[in-house]
Parts: sequence; structure tokens; C-alpha cells
Amino acid sequence: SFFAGTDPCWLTPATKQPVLRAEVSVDSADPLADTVRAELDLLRQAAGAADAAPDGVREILLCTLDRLGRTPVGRDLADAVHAAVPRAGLGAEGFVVVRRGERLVIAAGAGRGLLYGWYHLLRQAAPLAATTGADHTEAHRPACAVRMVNQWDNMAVHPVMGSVERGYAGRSFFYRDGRVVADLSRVRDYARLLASVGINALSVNNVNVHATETRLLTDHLPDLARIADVLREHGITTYLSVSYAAPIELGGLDTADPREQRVARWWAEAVERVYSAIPDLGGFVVKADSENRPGPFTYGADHADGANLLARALRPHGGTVYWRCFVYDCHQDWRDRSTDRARAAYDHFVPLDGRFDDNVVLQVKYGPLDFQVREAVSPLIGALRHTRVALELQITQEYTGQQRHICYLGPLWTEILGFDTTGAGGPTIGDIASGRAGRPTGGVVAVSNVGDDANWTGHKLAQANLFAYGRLAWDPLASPDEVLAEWARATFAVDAATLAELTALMSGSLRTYEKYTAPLGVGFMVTPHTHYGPSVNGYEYSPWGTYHFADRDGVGVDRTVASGSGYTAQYPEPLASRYEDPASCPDELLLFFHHVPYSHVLRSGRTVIQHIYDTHFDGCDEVEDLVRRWSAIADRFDAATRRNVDERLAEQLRCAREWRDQVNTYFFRMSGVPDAEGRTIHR
Ligand code: GCW
Repeated sequence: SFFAGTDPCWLTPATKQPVLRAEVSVDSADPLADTVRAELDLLRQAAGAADAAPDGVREILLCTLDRLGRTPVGRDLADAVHAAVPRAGLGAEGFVVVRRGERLVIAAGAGRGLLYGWYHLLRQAAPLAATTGADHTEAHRPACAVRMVNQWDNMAVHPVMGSVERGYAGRSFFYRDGRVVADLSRVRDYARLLASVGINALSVNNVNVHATETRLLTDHLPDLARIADVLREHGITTYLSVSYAAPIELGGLDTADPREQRVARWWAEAVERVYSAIPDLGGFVVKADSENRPGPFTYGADHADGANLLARALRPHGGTVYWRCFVYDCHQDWRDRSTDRARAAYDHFVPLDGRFDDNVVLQVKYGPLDFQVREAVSPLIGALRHTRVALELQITQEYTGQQRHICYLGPLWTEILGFDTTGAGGPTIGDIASGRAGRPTGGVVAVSNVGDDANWTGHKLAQANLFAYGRLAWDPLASPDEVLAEWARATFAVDAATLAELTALMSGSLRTYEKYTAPLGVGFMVTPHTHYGPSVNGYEYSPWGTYHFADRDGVGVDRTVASGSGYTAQYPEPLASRYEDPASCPDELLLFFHHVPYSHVLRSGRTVIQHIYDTHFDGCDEVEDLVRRWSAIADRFDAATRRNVDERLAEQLRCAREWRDQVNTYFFRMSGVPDAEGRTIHR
């Protein structure tokens, strides 16, 4: 069947009619052309007979450029294709689209480009192929060379974190009972979804590598190779998360000291074995010295020593190590005001800049804390000049409603990618990730949001986040609203007005979520461990370095040089001064950078306390509005979507009210300041 019993998401045949009405042919010797042919067959079978074509494209040719001359497209079209190829070429992943009347050609330099051209055609089926078209030419090349997704799937169900760490869509479909599943058809369907939005790399297990997963390097290697075979067919390179202590856990060594010859030898041999099973493995992802994972610190070595150890084992095979910078003290004493978790990644890694081998990529979370709906953009990404960097995003909605709340993340990622790291004309984070900044780069990485739920993501509308990640990694300058519209059009066979209403209600959902949760960038205030729902003081006296410091007079974290942790100095000027001074600090980050009295007047003209009340009432009202607007269009969607969104929206509303009331009551009790508008705040 088309998708083995699961939701085909935006690949649904229902919206692909304009393509299926045409005569489609594929001409290329690249192995990925077979994938395109197979996809075409599957789609045709699933869609049944195409409805009659009143107008639109009648002939579609997908080919690699080397075949163009030998394919009967006509001289005019062949010339137009060549003319459309940008001067820099198409690379391995780019493609051009040329339409002349009823004929459409998609031509690529190589197999991946062909595959991406095919999926571009499917995503854009209606605008590209449906109408009596004017002549039309497009050229596409991905901005970022590596567009990776990280699975946080465990092979063996973890007693606390379950089957997928921070997974909100069911269990892992890669692993069951401590093994790779025998039937990989679901993995294949996932690979199709990933490829269809341009993802070209996947790490297949949780960065927290526990005992069973450590054995992916040994006992489970043949199974890992089976996964890699499936991914390869869809242009996706396999990466593996490994434990830094593998030489001890697997090799019987009594040390993992990066400076010891026998440790290096152990890794060289382990890597050799892996590459004999998977010759095109991308490499490793490593979480070391982070949240109790082993790492080089144990041996008095640093992270350049640790990362280079693995990089040197991978080098002869062309592999890369993605080394995560999420390194901080998670055993902090809340009484200790001299330690600031936000400083940690920069303090650890900037002094090492220049010491990493060129097959090391430092993988840096977008914020210095942890995937909050609002935090400053990490200063580490801009500060590393001589090291390859990858931006790390989180598609899974750990802190953004856990796929029970509608929270379209496109606008957040656009803001991050567009962030000017110098505050003085760039480069932006997107420039760095794409290599446009002229610095060595490792691309973009994001944590997956899928599981074995029938609709993949738990919340049907959370599919948009997986889609948007792929599209923004391909083109960081794309508009998140246009990406959302593209997703909706490809996903739902409904009329244009319904699509417009759906995307309108999703497009601002991130800011709605921000309003009813932790205020002004202060972060967290979530239920410990689960990270779902409000608990204002849940992390206040914890060892995790996540505090808001509210007292009767004020709230916020003083990260200034003048009186706080000095974090602001990690930014270059003029950013450092902008953040240092509460008068110039952006409102939405005020409590991230400053501890201020409740009476402090924001740039908006409102006091901090009134802002807290207003946003919490507004945020909740906006959720009520979402419920109303959705119910007005719900009956135009299929039953499964309707039931799913109805049920999740009810929970979102319940939870938003809880957030509103707990946050408002907390700050009212702390400050004693009443709401200027006299709305209900429980005492
Ligand atoms: O956000 C935190 C999560 C952990 C996760 C960690 C990380 C994989 O709460 O569950 O562990 O980040 O990114 O390593």
C-alpha cells in the first residue's frame, strides 16, 4: 500500500492529481532515479485513475542533465533547461524546473537533485501543473549542505524516558524490545517523508546512549546496516550516536582517556568494523560530559581532545563527528549565584576554537539554555570562527506544548536563522549554517517529533513542524507562512478558503503559546521531569541551573556584567551593550537578561507585572479563539483529523487556563499588585 497503514501526511495522493494527470517519465541512470520511478508507481496505484484534465501540464520529464540531449523533449525545452542552470551549477542536490505550455521538465545534476525535484513537484503539484500555465522557470539548490534530523529513539525502553526520549507521538518505530524491528516498512515511509522535504542525514538513536544502544557498534551492526540501506534509497546518510565510554563498556578497556594510544586504537578498529558494514556512514553524534553522560573531563582532557579522538578514527573513512555543545553543570547548587548555566557552552568551547579537526562539527543548540519558546540566541554560534558549527533545533515540542498544543515552530526558526550574530550587519545564524558566512560549517540539525502514532506526530497539525524544518534547512530565507501554506495545500484536499483559515490559525500559534507560559524570556516554570504544564517553582531550587528568582519586589535573571553573571559579555558589540542595558534590551528577553522590579516599565509602556497579566489573559483568550475558529472549519476535514485536533485543542485550552491562572496568581501573591483591568486572578 502507499503508506503502510499510516498517514501519508503531505504526500497524500489526494492533492497530487495535477501531476498524475500528466504523462510522467524518468530518465537517469542514477540509482535514486529508481526511487523516483518506484514512488511514481506507488502514487499512481494509490491515487487510482486520475480525473480528466481540463487544462494543465500533459507531459512531465524528470531527468539528469546528462540525459537531456537524448530525451525527446524538443530542442527549445532542452535549451531552456540549460539556460536555467545557475552559473554555479546545480551541485548534487539542485534542480531546475522549466515549463513550456503543456510540457514540464525537471532536470538535476545528480540523483539527489532528481529526488528533490520530484518531491518539489509533488509539494507544488497544483501551482506547477494544474493551470494553463505561462512559461515558467525555477532553479533550486539547498542552502545548507547537511540537513540532519536526530532521532532520540531508545532501543530498549528506558525506565524514565520511555521508548523515545521527549517523544510525544507514541513509541519508536525503529526499535522494539531492544532490537531493530524486523519489518522496516515504517522506517521506509519515514525516509520518504524526510526526503520529500530535503532531509539528507539521519542519526538513528538517542544522544543519551544507554547500554543496549552502545551495542549498535557491535552486536546490532547488521541491523544498523539494514536501516542504512533503507535510508540510502531515499538519499539519506545514516549517522550513529555513540557513547564516549564505549571502549570501556564494549572493549573491556579500563579507560576512555583520549590521549591514550590503546583508546585511539580501539576506536579505529570499531570504526573500521562499522564502515565495513556501512561504507557510506556519515559518522557519529556525541553527547559527552553532558547530563551525566561520560566524556573526556573524567580524564582531565578537554572536548577538543575528545572530539578529535573520534574524528581521527573516522577520517580514513570520510566520516564526521557531530559533537554536541550542550555541556553545563547539572549538579548546580541553587544557592550558588556565581554559576550561570547560560554561560556554559561558550565558556567551554570558545577557548578551544581552532583546535578541532576539520571533520569535527560542533552542534550547538539555538539558545544557551534549552529549547525554550523564548531565549537569547546562543552567542557560541557566532563566536566560533575556526570550527565547523551546526545549529541544533528541536522539532519535538518538549517545551512548546508536547504536540498537545498547536505550536507552529516555523516563525521561531526563521527568527533564529535570521538573527544577526554581530548586531552590526551579520553574519546571521543562517549565513553561518549555510556557509555563506565563509566560515566552515556543518549545516543544520533538529530533533525529530515522530513516533508510531498513526499520524506520526501525535497532533496532526504538528506534521507542519517536520515539514517546515526540512524546508527552512533547505532555504533559511523562506517565509514561514509560505512554508505553512505549502504544507497545508499538499496535506489537505480542501478548498482555498479553508486552507487560508487553517494556516491563519496556525501561523501565530507560537506567540500564543509564549503568551500563556513563562513571561518575557525567563523560561522554564514547567513541571519537573515531564516538562509539560505549569509549575512556577518547579525548577527553582533544583540542581539544573534554571531559575527565575522571583521575590516580592521583582523577577528575572541578572546576566549583566555590571551586577550579574556577565553573560552579556559573550556577545560582540553592539549586541553586548544592547542586552546589558534594560532600556535597550528587547522586551521579550528582558527577564532572560535582567532582574527588574515588577513596576519596571517596558519599552511597550506597560509595567512588567501588567505585561504578565495581560499576556496570560490574552494568550488564553487566543486559545479559546483557536477552538472557535477550528470548530468553524473542522467539518471540512477527514474524521481522523477532526477527532485528533478537537481532542488536542480541548487539552490545550485546559492547560492554557492552568498556565494563566498559576502564573497570574503566583505573581499577584508575590507582588500584591492588582490587575489594572480587574480581571479574575485567584488569590
Ligand atoms: O532538553 C533536554 C532534554 C533531555 C535531552 C537533553 C539533550 C536527550 O530534557 O531529555 O536529552 O536536553 O538535548 O541532550
